[in-house]
Amino acid sequence: MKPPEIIPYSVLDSVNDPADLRSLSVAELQKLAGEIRDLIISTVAATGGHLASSLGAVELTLALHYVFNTPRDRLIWDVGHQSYAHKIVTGRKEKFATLRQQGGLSGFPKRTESPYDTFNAGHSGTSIAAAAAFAEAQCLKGEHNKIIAVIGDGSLTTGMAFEGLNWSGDRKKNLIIVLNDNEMSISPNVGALSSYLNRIMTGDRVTRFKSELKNFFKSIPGIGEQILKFSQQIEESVKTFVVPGALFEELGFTYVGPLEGHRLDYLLKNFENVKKLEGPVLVHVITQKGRGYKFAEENSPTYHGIAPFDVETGQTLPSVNPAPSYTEIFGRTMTELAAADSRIVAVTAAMCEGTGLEKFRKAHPGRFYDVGIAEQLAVTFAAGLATEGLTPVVAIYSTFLQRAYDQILHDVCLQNLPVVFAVDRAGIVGEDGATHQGLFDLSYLRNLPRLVMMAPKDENELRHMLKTAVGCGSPVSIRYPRGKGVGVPLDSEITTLPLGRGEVLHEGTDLAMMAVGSTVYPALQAARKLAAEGIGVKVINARFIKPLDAELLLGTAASVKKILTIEENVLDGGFGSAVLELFAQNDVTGITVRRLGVRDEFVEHAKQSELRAQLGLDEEGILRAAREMLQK
Ligand SMILES: Cc1ncc(C[n+]2csc(CCOP(=O)(O)OP(=O)(O)O)c2C)c(N)n1
Repeated sequence: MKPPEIIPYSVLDSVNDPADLRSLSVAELQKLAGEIRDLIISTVAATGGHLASSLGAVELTLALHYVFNTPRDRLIWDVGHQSYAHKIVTGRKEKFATLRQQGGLSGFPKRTESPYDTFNAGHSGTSIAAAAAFAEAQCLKGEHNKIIAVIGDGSLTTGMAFEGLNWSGDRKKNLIIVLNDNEMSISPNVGALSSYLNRIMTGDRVTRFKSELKNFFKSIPGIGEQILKFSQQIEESVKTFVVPGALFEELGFTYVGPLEGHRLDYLLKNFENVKKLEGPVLVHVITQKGRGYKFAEENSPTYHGIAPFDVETGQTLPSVNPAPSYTEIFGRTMTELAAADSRIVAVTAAMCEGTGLEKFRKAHPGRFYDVGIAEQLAVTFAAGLATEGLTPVVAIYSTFLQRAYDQILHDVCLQNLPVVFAVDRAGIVGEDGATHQGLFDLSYLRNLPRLVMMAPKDENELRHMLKTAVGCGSPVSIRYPRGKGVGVPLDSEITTLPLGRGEVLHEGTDLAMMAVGSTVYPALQAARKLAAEGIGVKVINARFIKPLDAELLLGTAASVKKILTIEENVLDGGFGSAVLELFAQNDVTGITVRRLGVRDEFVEHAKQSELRAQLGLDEEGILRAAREMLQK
C-alpha cells in the first residue's frame, strides 16, 4: 500500500499574516500550533536560540493574533525571547531560518523588522511601561486600538514591572497585561509574588477557604448539613467568589484567570471577552515552558537559551574547543575561594546557570542569593551585605548591569564598599545581538571613583583576579567575555595580583599594543607574525583599566612612538580613552595613538567571530591596523 503523502506544514503553508489565522477553525489552529513548534525546534536546532520560552507561548501567540486586530492593536512582548511564533505568523516564516544569523532575523522583536513588532526588547520588564505609554498615546491621539503587553512571571519580578503596574493600575487607561506564567524564570522563579501566583494556580487559597467553610457549616447544629449540600452545589461559584488575583484587583486591574494556556478554544473565548473590558485588565495564563519538546519540557533551564543541538537526542553539538568557559572557571573559583573564606557570598539576578554559580549554590547554599530579575536590588543588597562585613560577589552580565548604574555609584562606590562585580558576557556576545552586547561597561564604570577595574587575558588570570578582588577592600569589577577560555593551564595556587600593574608579554620598539581582556591574545599573535617579518611590537596586557599602570604605559610611550590600544568596548570612554587621558595629563608628546574598539554604533547579531572580524577586533584586524600605523 502506498504510504500516505506527508504534507509538511499543511496549515502553516497557508498562513502568511495574522489575517489568515482568523479564517481557521480551532482544530486547524491546534494543528498549526504543532507545525509552528516543529519549525521552531528544527530552526533553533540549527541556529541556537531561546527555545523553551518560545515553545511555551505558541497557543497564546495564536490566540492573541486571532482575537486582536494586530498590528493596529499593539502587541508588546516582554524580553521578546518568546516571540518566535509571533515572527512566524507575521510574515517572517520564510526568513525564519536566518534567525540570529548575520543579516538575518533578530532573536528579539525589532521595529525595523516588522510593523507587528511594536517595541524593541531584549531586557526584562519593559513591556508594562511601554504599554502604559501606548495606552496614554491612544487617548491623546483619540484612537481606540487595544494595547496588549505579554510578560512572563520571571519578568514580573523586575522593579520596572512593579512600577508599571503601580502606575497603570492608577491611570485606569484601557490596557491588557497578559501574564504568561510558567513558574520559571530561567531557573525556577523566586520571590513572594511567584509564590502568590503559584497559590492562585493550584487554587490553594480556594481549597483552604472551602474546607474552612465546610467545617463551619458542619458545626451548625441541625441545618449545617443542608447548607453544606447546598454549598457543594455552588462550589464553582465559590471558586469565583473567592477572587484569585485579589492583589491585582487591589492595584486597579480586572483580574481574569488563571487560564489554561495551551487550550486554544479556551483562550479564544476568554480573550474575546477580555477585549470587551474597559480599564486595566490582567489576564493570567498558565503555560508550560518548553511545551511540545520532551527535553525542553523536562529541563527547561537548559533549553532556555541553547546552542545548536541534535533534535533526536536534545544534545548540543560537541564543541571543537575543549577549553572551559570563563563562566565555568568563575563558578569553580568562587566555590574554591568561598570554601576558604566564609565571608564570601554570591548574588545573582536570576542568572544562576548563566553566570556559572550552580556549583557555588550547591556547595554553599546558605551563601547564595538569587534575587530574581532585579539587578538594582542585587547591587544594593550586596552593598548592604558588605556593610555588615561580608564580601559579596555580584555576578551579572555586562548588558544587564547597565540597569544598576546608580546603585553601583550611590550604594557601593560612594560608601567605598568591598563589593565585587563579576561582569560576565563583556564584549561581543554574538547572536543575541544589539540588546545583549556587553560593549559599554568599561565606559559606564570607568568614571566611578574608588572602583578598581580589571579584565583578564585568559581564564587562569581570571582566577587570580577574583582572588585579588575579594581581598581588595574596595569596589572592584572584573569583566570577562562570553564563551571559551584560551585553553591555558590553570595554576594550582591562586595568588593576589599587584594592584594597578600590567604585564609586558612581548618586546619591541616599532609599535606598542596596549590590549585589555579578550584582545590580548589576538594582539600577541599579531605581534608574533610581525616579529617574523622583522618588526618589533611590544605587547602589554593592561590587566587593570583602573588604576592604569601609569609607570608602564608612560614608560612605553617614552620609548615607542606608535601606540595601538585595543579593547572590546565602545571607544567613547573606554580603555583607549583612559590611555589618552593618561598621556594628556602627563603632557606626552611626539607619539601617535590609534584606538581599536567599537565606534559610536550598536552592534547587531552575528557570530562572535564574524563580528570581531567585521569590527577589526580579531587577529587579522589588529594586524591590519598595526600595518597601517607602521606604514605611516
Ligand atoms: C534585565 C534582564 N536581566 C536578565 C535577563 C536574562 N533573562 C532573559 S529571559 C529571563 C527569564 C524570563 O522569565 P519569564 O519572563 O518568566 O519568561 P520565560 O522565559 O519563563 O518564558 C532572564 C532572566 C534579561 N533578559 N534582562
